[in-house]
Amino acid sequence: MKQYLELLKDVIENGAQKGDRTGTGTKAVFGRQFRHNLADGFPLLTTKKLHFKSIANELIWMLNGGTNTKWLNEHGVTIWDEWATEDGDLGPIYGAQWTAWPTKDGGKINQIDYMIDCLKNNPNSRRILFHGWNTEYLPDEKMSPQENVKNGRQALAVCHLLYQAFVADGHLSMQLYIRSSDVFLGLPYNTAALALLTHMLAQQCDLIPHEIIVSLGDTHAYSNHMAQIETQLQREPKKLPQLIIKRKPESIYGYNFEDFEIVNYDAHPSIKAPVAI
Ligand code: UFP
Repeated sequence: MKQYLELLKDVIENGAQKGDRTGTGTKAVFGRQFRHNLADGFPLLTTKKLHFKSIANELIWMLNGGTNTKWLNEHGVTIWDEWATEDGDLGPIYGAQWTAWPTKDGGKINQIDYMIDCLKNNPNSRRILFHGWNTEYLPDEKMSPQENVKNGRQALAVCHLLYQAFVADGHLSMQLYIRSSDVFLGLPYNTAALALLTHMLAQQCDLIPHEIIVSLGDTHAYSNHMAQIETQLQREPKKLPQLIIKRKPESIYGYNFEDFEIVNYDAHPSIKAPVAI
């Protein structure tokens, strides 16, 4: 995706030097947006190889309310390990807010059920969205992720927080707001997950997947990712792969990684980079 490389360049050239919670230091710009038509291919980065298995399993885990790394680890995904307690607990992060938003009378709201119901029965609604930013459970920035979890808070404050759907002429588009985006490590994952979610929702609701739009708040490159970003900027993007969904599960909760196949994924080699915790 050319737009992604342009965004990297924008952050490097125009970013203000900023300190950050992790003590690493970043270059950051504020408020950026890009869009991609899914008919042009599946937006899995080609300028470095991405681990699609982690992306798909993390999304399946979140949709099913997962907030513990045990299930992820059993499915070969380790991306959340640094934030988890010894028991694998991450506190009430994405999965909890998406599927079990707590109510004042002790109940739970499944925002994913609401989303599916709206897409099927009220697709003209301007309220088809789900939101992860539940302020009651935000972590204290001065505490470690594990201390926060022990205090009933999230290990990491939700980053990709607001997903909104738009349906017109039987086509489904999705927009995601990311309040804080690590452009080298986080953004390629978040973009591919949004695209995968759009395909899954479209399949479940008999719609045609159309556009994804990613809107970014604090858009940053960590100071220890600069060499990796330079490498990536020197690479020529290749043709995007396609996603095949081999089966239609009974519900949005029924997908397995094996249901997905990424075909024609020709990418430059992966690039390692330290993650800021
Ligand atoms: N981050 C992402 N995408 C994610 C995720 C985290 O880019 O899906 F979970 C990055 C953004 C930021 C850090 O660099 O993790 C979160 O730190 P903070 O809460 O201080 O914004």
